[in-house]
Amino acid sequence: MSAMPQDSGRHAAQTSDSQETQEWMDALSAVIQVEGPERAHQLLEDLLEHARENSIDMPFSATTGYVNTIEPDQEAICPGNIEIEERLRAYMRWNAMAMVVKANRHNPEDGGDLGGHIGSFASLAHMLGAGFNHFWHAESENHGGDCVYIQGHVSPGVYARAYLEGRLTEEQLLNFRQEVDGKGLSSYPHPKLMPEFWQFPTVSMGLGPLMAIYQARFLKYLHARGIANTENRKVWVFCGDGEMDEVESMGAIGLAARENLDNLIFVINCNLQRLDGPVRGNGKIIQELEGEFRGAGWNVIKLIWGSNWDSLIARDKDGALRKIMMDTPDGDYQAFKANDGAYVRKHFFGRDPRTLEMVAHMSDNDIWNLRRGGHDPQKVYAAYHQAVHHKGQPTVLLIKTVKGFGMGKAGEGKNTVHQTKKLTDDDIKAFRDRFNIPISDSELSKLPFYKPADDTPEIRYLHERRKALGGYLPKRRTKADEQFTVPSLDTFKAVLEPTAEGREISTTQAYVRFLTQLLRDQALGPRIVPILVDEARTFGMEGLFRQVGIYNPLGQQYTPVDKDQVMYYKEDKAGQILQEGINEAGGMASWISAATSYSTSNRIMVPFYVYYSMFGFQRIGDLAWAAGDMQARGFLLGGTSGRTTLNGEGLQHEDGHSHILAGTIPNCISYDPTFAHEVGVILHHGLKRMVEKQDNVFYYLTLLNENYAMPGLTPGTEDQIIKGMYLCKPGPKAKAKGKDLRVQLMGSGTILRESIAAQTLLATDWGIASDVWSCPSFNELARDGQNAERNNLLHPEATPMVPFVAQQLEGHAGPVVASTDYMKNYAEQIRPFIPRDRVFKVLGTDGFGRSDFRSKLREHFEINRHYIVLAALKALADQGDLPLSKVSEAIAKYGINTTKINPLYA
Ligand SMILES: Cc1ncc(C[n+]2csc(CCOP(=O)(O)OP(=O)(O)O)c2C)c(N)n1
Ligand SMILES: [Mg+2]
Repeated sequence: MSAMPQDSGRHAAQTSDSQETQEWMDALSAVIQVEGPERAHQLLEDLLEHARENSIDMPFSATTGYVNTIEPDQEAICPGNIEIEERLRAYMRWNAMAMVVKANRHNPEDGGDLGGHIGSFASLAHMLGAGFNHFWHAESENHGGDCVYIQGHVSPGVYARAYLEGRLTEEQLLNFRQEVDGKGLSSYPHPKLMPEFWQFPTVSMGLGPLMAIYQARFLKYLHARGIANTENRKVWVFCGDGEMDEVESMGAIGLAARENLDNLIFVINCNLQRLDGPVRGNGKIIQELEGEFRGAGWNVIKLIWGSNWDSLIARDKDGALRKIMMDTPDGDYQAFKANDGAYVRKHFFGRDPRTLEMVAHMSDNDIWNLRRGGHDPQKVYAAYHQAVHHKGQPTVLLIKTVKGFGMGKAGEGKNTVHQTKKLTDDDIKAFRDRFNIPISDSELSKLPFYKPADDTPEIRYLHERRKALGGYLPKRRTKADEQFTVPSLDTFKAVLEPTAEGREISTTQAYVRFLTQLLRDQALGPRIVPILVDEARTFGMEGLFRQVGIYNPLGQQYTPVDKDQVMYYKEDKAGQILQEGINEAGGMASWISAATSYSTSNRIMVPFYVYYSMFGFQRIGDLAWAAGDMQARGFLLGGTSGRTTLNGEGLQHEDGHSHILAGTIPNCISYDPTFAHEVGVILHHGLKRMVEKQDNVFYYLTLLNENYAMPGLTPGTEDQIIKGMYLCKPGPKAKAKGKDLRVQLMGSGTILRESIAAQTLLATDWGIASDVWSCPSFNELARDGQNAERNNLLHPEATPMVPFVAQQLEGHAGPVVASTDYMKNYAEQIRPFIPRDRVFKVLGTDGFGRSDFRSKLREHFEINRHYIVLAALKALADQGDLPLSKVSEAIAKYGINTTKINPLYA
């Protein structure tokens, strides 16, 4: 594939016999005229094939000339009132600019500027306008609503429209970027902060395009499975040309083409600039993207030149203008817009006497007013029109614009425009004049917002357009209308009961059993979305392939190699599993679509996405944060977790920190369960909260691949499991209060089993009693404790709240030792909530993992039963209840190497 700009004039120049060339051209023109473009297309394909058969090397070129894809006579005509639209757009431009400039005039003593952007919306305004006025449907009776992902930093323009619509007040505009008191507007699209307005967080560049591709795919999935009619819904994605350099932006374009996502439209705002400077100063971003998208199988529509170029291009019989258009690098195009008409005449048209002649009749001003395609409402309409009617492929619109359009000297085309947020009085005056805003000179210094009266043609038009399209946008639904009842906990008794004598299972198996059971539920079963990233066999989930099928819009057109097996690899048009291949970012984007389906599609879906825990938060952390912003609801399952539990795989696989990362997301509730029944109770509770109550939380559970006997649920401990801590192995009752030596052992994941083993050693080797606590969530315990502390700080004279950890440990004497397969900081978080006067010791797995047997790794990371005993003895000694020599005795007894390197540095 060639993604490089092509020299359109080259062929003409190199043709030795121009008459022969002309004859071929005439013949083709005749075919186009008489038989139509499709026949001409076919003929050219046949010719190419013929050339290849005759050994003529014809490398594929994915790019076309540097001109509009749609010929002027093929343009659909905009049915709107372009004049009114332009006036409305001018007011929006003004209000968006004023909002940003005002926010940066407050200059509060404690913090300086609030920031904001003017130049990007200025560049995008026509493109948003066409969408809002003519294409984007809101959720309404006959339409599920289009999903529009808007470049995050153009939010002032979107607020400016909502203000004219009366959906936002002047007070809100005045509080742009001042959210703490609840009256303000978010800097960028944040559903968490404006839950009834923004749907899609896009400002972390690259996530929008990636999430949108999976959103479009998920809409097709919902339709194919008969869950929602999404046939007429589209996903529109606005991205910057600079943003396309993010690997996430283009990482999934192949999927979009492969699955024929013709409900997906990318609009790339090619203003040739990013934050620092040009996107491709020496090249052509539009040509580069054209090659990449077309090569991937997309329908590409380029909109480069506005209508007033049409006649010039029509007169360009010998290709001189097209050649200049192609030969001029983006850096020069940017400079043209930062200068004036005379400059463009000299440095663009002046490159060839023929083109200079073409514009001889035009004034410098006429030349300056030759618009780029993205600022021509008719052309933008026509491009959108073609995009929405295109079948069988996703469409990308590559639309050329000017960054800071209309900002004049204050920014237009300047390298600094991205961050321009303070305008001088002269700049503001020029802006007003440029867009004819009816604000008098005397008022200008106050920079008032402008809103025409409700009965003006403009405002009436604004409302009419949105009425015709089903309502206002953006608009976010906060809850689904439907309701489900989660099956009762005892439905899952297979995971709640003890394992049979001699049977051992892992928590991963418990999870799969739970999921299999849930899939059988008549109402909720079909709403479960199992998401895999080529690891089903790793987690023993291959049974699901046959049971519910793998979604594939093409079905299964081949005979699967394992057809004769019960669990064969079944792909199906209505399959339930989303198999993303080796693609954790895609898996997460898919999960987000399902997890927010209650909002975007008014359908509650429950995604279960299982992956290697190491390739979770640290790999796709920013998507997980966006999921929090989007109020996602669903389950993430970090499989084969634990620094020493996934033994053989080594440094890049052994996860000892995903819980620390999970804890950074406020609405992510995370658990590191040890036993099958804990998995069952937690998943069930999560379903109750997310499905029945529609709480905006999501769950992260780590699962283990270590097999052992499961003790079963002790009824009455369910709430404590959820809160993060329950007594699972009480020691012998104290004989005489205060006399017995006793310790409290806390643990999670499989390391809890080392604590249980330590309990025995402490009793048999040292005569020390201990109670063992299973702690499925140190994160939840920490949050509870911090909440209690905060409460007590703010209400010093009220009855103090007691952290749950302290409540549990009350009445269970002795120092406390907490051990996990995670970094020490995971359990360290609860230190402040351990009852006063108790020594607290934490064991964890800080340092790089490595491959070896579990026993070796646990020795290396100093978290096996011997180290737990050692920590317990030392804690008792620290409290003065035991001589320090006892600790040395234990070191000798268990053969602990005291000169070994600290695993953190090993
Ligand atoms: C992941 C990420 N990195 C950096 C930024 C900061 N940032 C915001 S806008 C911007 C430039 C955007 O340029 P472009 O995508 O071309 O959009 P334009 O404003 O030109 O339309 C940058 C670097 C961000 N928001 N997200
Ligand atoms: Mg840009």
